[in-house]
Amino acid sequence: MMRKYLWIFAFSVVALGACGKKEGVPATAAAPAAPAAPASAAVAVNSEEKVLNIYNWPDYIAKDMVANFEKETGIKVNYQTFENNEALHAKLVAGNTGYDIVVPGAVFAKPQIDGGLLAKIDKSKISRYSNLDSAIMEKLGTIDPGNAYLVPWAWSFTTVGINKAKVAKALGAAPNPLPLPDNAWELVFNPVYTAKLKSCGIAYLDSPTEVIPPAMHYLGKNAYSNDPADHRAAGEMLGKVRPHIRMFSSTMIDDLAGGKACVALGWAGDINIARGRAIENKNGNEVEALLPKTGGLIFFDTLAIPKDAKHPNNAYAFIDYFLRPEVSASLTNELGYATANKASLSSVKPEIAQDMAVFPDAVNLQKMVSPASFSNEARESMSNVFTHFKKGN
Ligand code: N2P
Repeated sequence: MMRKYLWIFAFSVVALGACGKKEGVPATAAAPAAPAAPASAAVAVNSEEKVLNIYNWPDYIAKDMVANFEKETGIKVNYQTFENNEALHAKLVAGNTGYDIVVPGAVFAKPQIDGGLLAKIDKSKISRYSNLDSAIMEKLGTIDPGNAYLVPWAWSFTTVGINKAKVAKALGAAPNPLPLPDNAWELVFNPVYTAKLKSCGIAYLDSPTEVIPPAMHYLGKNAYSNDPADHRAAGEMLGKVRPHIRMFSSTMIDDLAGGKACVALGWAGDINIARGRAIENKNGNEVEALLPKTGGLIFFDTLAIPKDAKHPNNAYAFIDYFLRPEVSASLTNELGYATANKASLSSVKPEIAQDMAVFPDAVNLQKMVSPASFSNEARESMSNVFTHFKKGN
């Protein structure tokens, strides 16, 4: 219990530190305390055909979430997945996606908002909007002023994940205590380590904007630098570890859990899923998301409604359903991604609430990098660097 309040406090502190604003719901993000509406309020006045098309990341929804929503509302959900922000962005830019809800990372949301690709959120259609954590909404407000377009789905951080015994073996060390480098980023970016870990398998995320920012951060640069010189510097550094990388994948959970990869540059949430899956499979693999000394990169993934969505009212019904405390909590409990639904924290299992790889403590949160946006030119420049890096030239 105590730990949860500490966490809320911690995030508020970080948000305040970053924005230098007073605590509390910022005027711009003000969600008027909505009157308690029945769960189906939005659906009752809804003449849309009973269909909802959702486009989300893989392994990013609790087991019964869709089925329960369908049962309650009679709305049929078509659920499809994409593997990185670039793929979603390209679809949105092309238009006519057919989707009613998409889940962009906040890092990509700004160009989508500026490009007129998303619809403004009508907060009057979300009875539980005030369940959202004002500290997190304030942080998100730096990308989406007034929280006009984005409703947070989950948050986590990009970091390094390991399979303890395999890493110990590859480093020629004892697993307990495992002598890890002072800064966990070394395991994926320093060729002295990657050369040794090559034998047990290094996995990288498969996207320029997932790999270049942590690489710039490791080099002591701004992780969200728009300067092509910084992207090139990251590319040069990455070139030295390229021969040691076994796979590029945004769905590496089973590789980590099953032992095909022993080190990952990945998302803490997915590494948490891998940890759970290895335990379930009783294969003896012990997976862990590390907290790098210089900090991980925080990300927020958000629910957004494309401008041309055909079933926006069904989208609102889903968002309102998702903001029920027990529904938001099920995502965090099952997947190890943190929720921004403050009202759901008391439904989060104590062992998850206390897990630093899900809800990092104040000390670690302070060290982490908050998301920002890239210019179109910067995304293109990073994409070029990444393509060369992957090809190994
Ligand atoms: C995938 C979750 C996506 C997190 N399981 C990164 N945006």
